[in-house]
Amino acid sequence: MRLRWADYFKNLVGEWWSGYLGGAMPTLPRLIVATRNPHKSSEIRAMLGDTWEVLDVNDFAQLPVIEETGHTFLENARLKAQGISRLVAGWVLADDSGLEVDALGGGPGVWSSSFGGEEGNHAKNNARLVSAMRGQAVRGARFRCTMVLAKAGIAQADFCGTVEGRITDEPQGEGGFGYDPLFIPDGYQLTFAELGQNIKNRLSHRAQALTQAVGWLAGQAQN
Ligand code: ITT
Repeated sequence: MRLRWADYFKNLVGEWWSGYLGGAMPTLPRLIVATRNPHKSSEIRAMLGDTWEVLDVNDFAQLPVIEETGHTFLENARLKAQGISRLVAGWVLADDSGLEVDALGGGPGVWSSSFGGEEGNHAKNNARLVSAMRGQAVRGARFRCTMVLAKAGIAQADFCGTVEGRITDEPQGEGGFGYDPLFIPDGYQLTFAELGQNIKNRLSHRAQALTQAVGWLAGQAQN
């Protein structure tokens, strides 16, 4: 989708302009998450509390879908961060993440989102994982997350997080998203979907990468 100049201008100036017109300047620094997955941005929003205003690409008019043509989490996170930060003002954070399963040779990995045959269909992804793991004695797995911070189309820094665990036989729990009902983190007996947001957001691959990213941003603000 081509971005019209009017949309480009609106994205760049955004709420700063409407806040100015209304006499109320925004007080929180703004972080734009280069994701179309609202679960990712809501986890990031919950983890940052009231320290950042967190938006994602769904909050902006007509931002294009960035093709994820990379073969690593870092390549895809860079593509998303750079692509979106060319079109919006301020700090852009991209998250590329996925599940690596030992019995599947580290798959689905970078292709976690489309493992079940349909991009972003978590039910199909989980059904395929359950059937691929049936009868498997080796249950080890990990979630990985790579985050990239970019500004004005240039990637500035990247951060990684990993959480080790194991895959259950059947989905358990209603919380979280994606593969959470099938993943038990090390040290626990319940899946991420059963443990709930507070515990997941203390342990997760995303939490680890985000802690480093906001630490790095705090350092930038002081320079
Ligand atoms: P964006 O590219 O728009 O950010 P996406 O969901 O397609 O959204 P990825 O390409 O990074 O993002 O794929 C991540 C997939 O990995 C995600 O769709 C889930 O299937 C899985 N995943 C990543 N983090 C997860 C988590 O915390 N819990 C459960 N599944 C997760």
